[in-house]
Amino acid sequence: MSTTIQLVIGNKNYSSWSLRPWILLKHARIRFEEVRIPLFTERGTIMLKELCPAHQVPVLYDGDLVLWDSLAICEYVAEKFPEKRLWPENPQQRATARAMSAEMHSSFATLRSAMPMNCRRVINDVDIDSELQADIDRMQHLLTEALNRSGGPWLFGHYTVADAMFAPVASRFHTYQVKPAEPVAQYFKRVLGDMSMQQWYSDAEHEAETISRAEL
Ligand SMILES: N[C@@H](CCC(=O)N[C@@H](CS)C(=O)NCC(=O)O)C(=O)O
Repeated sequence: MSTTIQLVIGNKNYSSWSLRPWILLKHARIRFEEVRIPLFTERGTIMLKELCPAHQVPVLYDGDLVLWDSLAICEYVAEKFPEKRLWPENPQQRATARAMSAEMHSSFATLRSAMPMNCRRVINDVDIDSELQADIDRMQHLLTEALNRSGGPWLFGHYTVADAMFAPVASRFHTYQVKPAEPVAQYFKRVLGDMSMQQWYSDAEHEAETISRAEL
């Protein structure tokens, strides 16, 4: 008997790390149950302790397996469902997609803290200092290289883990009105117009909680 995968996530408005495996599963049309934790609430703190080994979201449950890291979850989903082709088939492209995903996971600290994900808002007056500009420039370069190499429409042609890892960046650029150059502008339009992303945004819109520390 196969079990249903469960994905524990945070508030859709704010939790960019939750969005990554969620959108990968949705895009690949893999059935899963969603458990949402309202972060920084009394109930949320209890749920984090109960359900999340590192007291952070996302966490994936699959039978006996508990996985507590967004990139590890994406890797596992790609391995469990090889027919979904969630990494590029070509070894060199696959290695590049992994390097990009790892860079997203471990770097861009300034971009992540100065432009936190906030799906419900549009903010025009973000202060772009030299550190933030350097992250924005690196992002533009990384995505441009991938899109020029593949010809699009996704970073490696078809949808892969790399697209899921960069999905929150499209949201951040939109919220803080940072305008990328082509071909990234067109790519972000595709990311935000995607049906799964629209569902995430609509759910975020209906969430009651506001997390003051994530509001600029
Ligand atoms: N390295 C982790 C980072 C997860 C993370 O920072 N999650 C945030 C939400 S986006 C969280 O759980 N914050 C709640 C807290 O720290 O109390 C991953 O990629 O899964």
